[in-house]
Amino acid sequence: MGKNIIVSNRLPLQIEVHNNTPKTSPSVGGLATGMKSVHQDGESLWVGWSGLTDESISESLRPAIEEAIQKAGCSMVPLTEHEVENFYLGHSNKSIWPLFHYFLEFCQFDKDDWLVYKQANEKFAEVVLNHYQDGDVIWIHDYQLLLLPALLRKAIPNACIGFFLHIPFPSFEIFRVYPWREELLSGMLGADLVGVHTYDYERHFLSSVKRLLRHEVKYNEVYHEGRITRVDSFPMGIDYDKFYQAALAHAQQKDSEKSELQKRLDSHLMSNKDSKLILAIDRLDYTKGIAGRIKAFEFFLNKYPQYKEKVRLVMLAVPSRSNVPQYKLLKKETDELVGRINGKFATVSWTPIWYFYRSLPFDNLIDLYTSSDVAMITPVRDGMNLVAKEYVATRTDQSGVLILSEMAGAAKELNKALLVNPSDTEALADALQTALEMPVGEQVSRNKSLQQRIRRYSVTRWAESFMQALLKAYDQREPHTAKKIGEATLEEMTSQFEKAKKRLVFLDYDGTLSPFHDNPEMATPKDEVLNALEKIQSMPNTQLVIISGRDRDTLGTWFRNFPFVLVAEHGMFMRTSDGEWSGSDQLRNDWMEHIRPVLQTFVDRTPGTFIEEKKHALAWHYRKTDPELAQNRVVELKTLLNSLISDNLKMLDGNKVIEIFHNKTNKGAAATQILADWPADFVMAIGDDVTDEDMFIELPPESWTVKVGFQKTEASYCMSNTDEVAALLKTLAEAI
Ligand code: GDG
Repeated sequence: MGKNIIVSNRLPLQIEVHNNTPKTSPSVGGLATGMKSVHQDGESLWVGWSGLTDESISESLRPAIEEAIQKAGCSMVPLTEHEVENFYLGHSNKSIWPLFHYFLEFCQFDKDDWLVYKQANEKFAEVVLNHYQDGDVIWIHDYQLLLLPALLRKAIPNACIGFFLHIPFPSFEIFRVYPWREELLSGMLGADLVGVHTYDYERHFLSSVKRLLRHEVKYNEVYHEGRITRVDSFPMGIDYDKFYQAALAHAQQKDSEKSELQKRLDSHLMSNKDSKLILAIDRLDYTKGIAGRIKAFEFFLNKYPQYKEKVRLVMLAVPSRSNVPQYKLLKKETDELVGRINGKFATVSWTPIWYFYRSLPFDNLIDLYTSSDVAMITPVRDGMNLVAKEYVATRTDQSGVLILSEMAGAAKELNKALLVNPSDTEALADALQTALEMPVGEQVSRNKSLQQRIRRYSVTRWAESFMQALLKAYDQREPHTAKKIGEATLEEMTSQFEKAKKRLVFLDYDGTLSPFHDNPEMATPKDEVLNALEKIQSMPNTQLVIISGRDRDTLGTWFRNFPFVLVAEHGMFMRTSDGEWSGSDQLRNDWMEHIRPVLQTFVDRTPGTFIEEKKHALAWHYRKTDPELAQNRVVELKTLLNSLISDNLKMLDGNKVIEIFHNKTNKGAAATQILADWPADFVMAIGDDVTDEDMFIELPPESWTVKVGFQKTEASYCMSNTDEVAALLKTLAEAI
């Protein structure tokens, strides 16, 4: 393996320019810490934006800035003011962020912003590609770069690419609103591994992939374009030791070493023997439930007035995205709420809410964590929420109560916290009361188990387990199936085709010559394919056979003017090259009278499904229905049919279709019969469905058998899709 390339919107460093000399200092954020083990000096590169727009960097200073960034193991993606405005503040934070946090009403789907988002992702790709070497491992982070995995996959098809989403992936019903939804999903699927914080996000993502892209999904694996993308959950942790040790050191501080903030916190705690502090820390973001929490605190003071003058809410709101209108409004609302409540309840010696709108140094953060009896972390939606974990880590004596929103990803792991629904004001107020009254023994027992979890699955473990899973996913990216047709194979096949004295080519229709269509009658053959087929058929001593489950009228109409042999209804009917149909017209079909009503009840209860009626077969198609509903219905229908059909009938679980037909023949028997009547020394069969497996098994072993798709098969070779089949036929058509 080569080096690790980490890609995120922002580089993990700050740049300051003093006396025309740029200096970088590392950021202390969770991501930067977590990635330490992945981003080791010399062996890794971090690609991202420096925080300085192109316009703000003078030409004379640029080389020095680039050099400083390079020394820190990073490479900078240059962004203009316009790009930052439309890509970051615009599309990322006015479309994707609100949508993925279920704030539909805040979404602004602006086409220009979207185009700049794409363009910015391309710029990131360009910088990564400038540094990429075979064997490197690429790990991309977060919602600003959702298109990057596919952009890189296109340029470097064999690269090992991982993607981690730090925010929630919303349910399909929310995601489907997004105007560029297919492109965004395909962008993410460029990765070998897509990581999210919780199983819910994983399930939502897979559900959108199934419903919108219609890719085959088995468990947590997406099969597409001949590759597998795996999706898994990796709940991000914190640098536990850093917080725990800082809290231990804090406990030993002498009075003279204490910060001003700590002195103020102490003086509140000492003002009354029942004084307590409740802490809330968030970026000032509408997803964090700040207004709801303040209102719940007001409700609490009204419902439990005995806590007045004893309990104080300390609220640290860190400025964030303050150029985005929704954030400006939130700032105004928060200021007003705090002002109103403080005005309403304050006494000469007590202000109920201490509100800081700023970012504080790490040591002050520890002052807050260690001094607070209760932490009230109540986002309305949050990918994970690290503040909750940090609070628990700093409780070195295991006292303190964490009130945590069910809507934070962290709630899945921290189930010993007091979990609350952040929209239920009364429940929040009651949880506060429970927390303030909780016996110390119970606090300790809850925190003990919370700490165990957070200590074990630290941010370093998180990064390592993602990397391990990524390498494994990369090793297993190719589905276990037949061999893909490479250049050498294609040459060999063409040469045998040319040299052969007689050539016989069997071609399935749907999924082989034509892609599946929501309306099967619309899946008419394309001119390009027909031209290639016609050319092959016109070669001397060559016979093409279209061998399909379709009924004879459809095939007969589509191929009226072509001298191909046609096999309809899986071998039940056959048309010779001179246009004569033969087959079992005499078979009794009274079974249909019993089976049709059964299928009809499934159509009634499963919107989007329909029955196809053939001469000797009934087929229930479910391609157009909800994939998860279909999964249940298929099990139900198969169980029912198994008990209903007699020995002379066969039930076939095909490609999005359940078909019932006479057990009299199959494609394998039909193909062998044709070969016996017309012996050839070049035999080829291409098909995608389970019915084609009979051909692959029964044709002589030296035949060229090709499966379209990557499912388990008896064929010797495979290819991705109908486009590849068309290209192969074109090559054969031009071979002679
Ligand atoms: C996104 C997702 C997901 C906060 N104020 C100060 C300060 N902080 C630090 C905290 C904590 C971090 O910032 C905040 O992390 P969160 O996880 O709570 O929230 P987001 O910024 O929204 O992060 C989130 C996360 O990505 C990781 O995947 O958990 O769901 O939204 O570490 O300590 N640090 C300092 N001063 C402050 O004033 N020094």
